[in-house]
Amino acid sequence: MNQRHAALAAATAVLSMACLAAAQPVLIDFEDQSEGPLGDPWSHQGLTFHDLNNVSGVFPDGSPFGPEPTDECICEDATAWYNDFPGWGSEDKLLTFGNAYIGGDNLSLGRLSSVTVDLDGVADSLSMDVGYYENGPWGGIVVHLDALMGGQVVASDSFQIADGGGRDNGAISALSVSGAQFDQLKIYSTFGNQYSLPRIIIDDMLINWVGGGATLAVDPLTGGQPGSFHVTGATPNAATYLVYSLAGTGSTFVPPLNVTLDLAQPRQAGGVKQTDGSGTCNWTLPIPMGGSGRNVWFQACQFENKTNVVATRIN
Ligand SMILES: [Ca+2]
Ligand SMILES: [Ca+2]
Ligand SMILES: [Ca+2]
Repeated sequence: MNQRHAALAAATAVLSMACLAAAQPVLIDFEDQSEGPLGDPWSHQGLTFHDLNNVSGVFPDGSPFGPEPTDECICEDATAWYNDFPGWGSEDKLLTFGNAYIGGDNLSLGRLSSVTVDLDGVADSLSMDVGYYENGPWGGIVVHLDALMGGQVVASDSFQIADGGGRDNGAISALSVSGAQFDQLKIYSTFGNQYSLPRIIIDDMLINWVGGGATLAVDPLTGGQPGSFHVTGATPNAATYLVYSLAGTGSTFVPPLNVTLDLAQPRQAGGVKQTDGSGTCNWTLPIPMGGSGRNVWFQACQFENKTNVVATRIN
């Protein structure tokens, strides 16, 4: 590496460190999705929606409902809704739930009793626009957003659906959680002390990721010489694995760790390490002489935790 390249690499490293240390608000507006069913579970931009509509409960008139195991997340082209509610969400795609949608500009507001959303990292605020039907058969239902950390609710928000009787009509609101760090969300509805099943649409989820998560750094590698690998900011006192790929980035689920690596055909490099009390561990591993000139991708992982991917070339 010549001097100019070295300086550029150093500047890039400093820049990416700065990005990691800063909060990173991300808008999830669903505009990149195609209209139609998305599945359950469904992963998108660091969020995994799962366990959709798997609870029983009651409608406000007292009639019961059960789990809907075939329901999915659904992307709706909803131009008609945006025309009715200017300023709500972002035209013309939104997220809803259930087993039906209407092709084109019109939409079906899908049913939502409960959905869990796992976060790939830790966030400290989230807001979202919510649309729904009010009055008619829906009055009195409460729509909730809970934020959880380690399975415990740390922040919550809710609103109650208007109960004016007569015919139902479209309405808009927003839900937000902040003031605590969380790694999971639950969006659900209740009537009294039971779950309920209103019609719900969601758009413009604005999530503020907390920076400084688990980070992998790899010193420049040279064939025939030891290479150094450093993990910081990981879960303290936990088993930590270094993995590599010669095939590049991808998506590989590792069941024992319940984590999805961002590598194709990953293999373990070196032995398992235990992070110290500050979430740090290091490897020094022999780099094969024959590896010179090869591109290699590295990532470290723990149970339900992973670092960034480092792509490098062996000198
Ligand atoms: Ca539509
Ligand atoms: Ca949108
Ligand atoms: Ca449209």
